[in-house]
Amino acid sequence: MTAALVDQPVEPVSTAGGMLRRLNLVTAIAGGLILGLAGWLISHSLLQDDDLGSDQVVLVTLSCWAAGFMIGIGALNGPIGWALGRDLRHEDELFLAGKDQGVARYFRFTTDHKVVGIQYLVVTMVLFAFGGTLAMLIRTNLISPHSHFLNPQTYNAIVGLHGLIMIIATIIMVTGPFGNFIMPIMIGARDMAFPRLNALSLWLIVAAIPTILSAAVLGGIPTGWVGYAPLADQAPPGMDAYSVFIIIFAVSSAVAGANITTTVLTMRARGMSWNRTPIFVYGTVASVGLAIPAFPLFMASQVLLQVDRTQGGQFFVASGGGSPWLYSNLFWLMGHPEVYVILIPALAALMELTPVFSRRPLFSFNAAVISIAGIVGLSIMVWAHHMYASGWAPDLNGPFMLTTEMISVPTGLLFLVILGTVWRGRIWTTVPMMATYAMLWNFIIGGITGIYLSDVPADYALHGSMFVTAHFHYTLMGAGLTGAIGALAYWFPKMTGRMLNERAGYISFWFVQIGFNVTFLGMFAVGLAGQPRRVVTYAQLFAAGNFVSTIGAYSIGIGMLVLLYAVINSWLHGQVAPANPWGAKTLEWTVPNPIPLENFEVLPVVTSDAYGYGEEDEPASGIDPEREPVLAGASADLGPRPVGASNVEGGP
Ligand code: HEM
Ligand SMILES: [Cu+2]
Repeated sequence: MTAALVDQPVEPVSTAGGMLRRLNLVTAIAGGLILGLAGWLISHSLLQDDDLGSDQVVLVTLSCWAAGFMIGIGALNGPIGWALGRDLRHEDELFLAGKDQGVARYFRFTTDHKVVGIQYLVVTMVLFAFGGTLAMLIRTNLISPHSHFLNPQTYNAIVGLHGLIMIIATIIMVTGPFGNFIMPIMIGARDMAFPRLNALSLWLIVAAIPTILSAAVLGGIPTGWVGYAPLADQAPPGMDAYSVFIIIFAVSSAVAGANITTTVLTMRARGMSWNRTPIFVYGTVASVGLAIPAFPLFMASQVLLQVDRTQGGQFFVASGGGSPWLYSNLFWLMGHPEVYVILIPALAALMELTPVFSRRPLFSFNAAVISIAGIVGLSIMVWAHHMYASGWAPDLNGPFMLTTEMISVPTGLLFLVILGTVWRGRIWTTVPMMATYAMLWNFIIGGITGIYLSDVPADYALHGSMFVTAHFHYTLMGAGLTGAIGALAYWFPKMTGRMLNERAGYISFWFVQIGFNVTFLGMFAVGLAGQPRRVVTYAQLFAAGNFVSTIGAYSIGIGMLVLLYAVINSWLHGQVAPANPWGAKTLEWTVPNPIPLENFEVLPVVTSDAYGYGEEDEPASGIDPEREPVLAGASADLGPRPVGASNVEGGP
């Protein structure tokens, strides 16, 4: 979206332009079903005698579904127009940006980064709801060794699906909603560098979700979320759904990554040099920067798996000259960097909000940047710590142990940055700030148990146990998801124009955090005692620990439901938020509510960093909507705000 949009006289946007302008989620689903059915009919009639037929038919059908969905949502409108030599007119751009379309723009291929951000938020919440429900089923089954709540095949399939859905949800939970909605305004831009690619990355994920859900009726994913070969070669057609899902997701994240990186490199406001660029921006770029090389590896592993499954290839089959270790290496070369794709933006969001509520500058901005760079650099050198016990390369266990333990150095530095910011601060305790405290507590436990697991001898004893499961829940959920919830509470006023219900926010916080620690400390205990993961039942010895864990999980469930209620209720009826309720200094808080379509009337000029807190005399606590902080460095018009409207110009 270029500045030119602002200067041109704005005509009401017509929906003229024929059928292509009427495409939306309904036409997308119709397109997907029609093309999917066509694909099934053709491939079924052509391949039904082939013994690999069923996998090939599933692969064709699901791919056709995705293609039909994308055509139906209008993702090809741009390329078709270009191929027909019809460039986008100003009016087309305004239409694509969703101008004057009200709620309907959220169900369309809309390019405005704020709309894409909200769409990502909703998709992430739907994925968490689904992954969380599966978690409740898992824990209910594990409440006692004799529950028989789920049969072994179903339990296996649910564990794999839970893990995969949760991993995908946590990957997009920060860079999706906040990287899209907030980050462009934070750097002083009118939109992302490639607005249509932005919408494409979102709708690819929406198209992919039904493919992974179909695995549930195609025999499930018996391999766990990792999709390990050679079991994956022999697994039911649910494995084909897994591959299609991963391949589409990998394309989506590559597109999103290229867009975010280009936006930050080329569209920062005048004067926003690197040492004036907010730390959240570094976290977002680091995350997508890791995803860009990592996910194509995951994609490659699935392409090879599909060659094995549908073309009789032997890439991962030892008896055919292939090697299952090839799969494990490809998977973990993605899998370990991917945990930092999840963690870094969540921690960066907390580093962004902690100075606001401590009224202190970020403690050593340079150390924060160095710690992020250090984690990124080391995270691509440790993948084989997941394979110590696999027999792949025992001689390399030592070096991988060393590189893995080295990650605790930049991570520790990151801790110091946050602790140093809070230290001697004038703390304003709010729901966002509580997330910082919870992250510090959970990540210490997750980090230290990670060091245990990085030690080869200890890992030989703990590999495959519930101790490992508890460890990565402490890091990905205890630190990652907690950070994302903190980011949501912090930027909620800017994204919705309403304040998040503080009381419900606190109630949710305590149910989730107490439940979380009960659940996974219990799982550390049974894991240390030897309970294996991915097994539908267990010995009586582990009964007490599992019972306690399940009760803890129910507390998490209650807390998350309270959060969901708080989000929906506040979005609809919450206290109207002033433009800058927290007295924060980054640029997104300089734009009025509702946010103009192009964000800024006049592009801001930045003359200092955004962490000059504590320099002026500020109220110690409570929202002061009438007080608008004087911004150090950025200049922008803070125009009056009409009461009751939602937060993006153009109505709810
Ligand atoms: C309500 C919160 C959650 C609960 C109670 C929960 C519970 C569990 C349990 C009990 C298992 C182990 C099952 C087994 O091995 O037999 C598991 C596996 C897993 N969970 Fe969660 N989980 C929760 C949230 C999350 C989140 C937020 C993530 C985000 C990354 C996540 C990722 C995973 C993964 C990757 C696995 C491994 C799946 C596999 O072995 O294939 N979980 N979860
Ligand atoms: Cu790892």
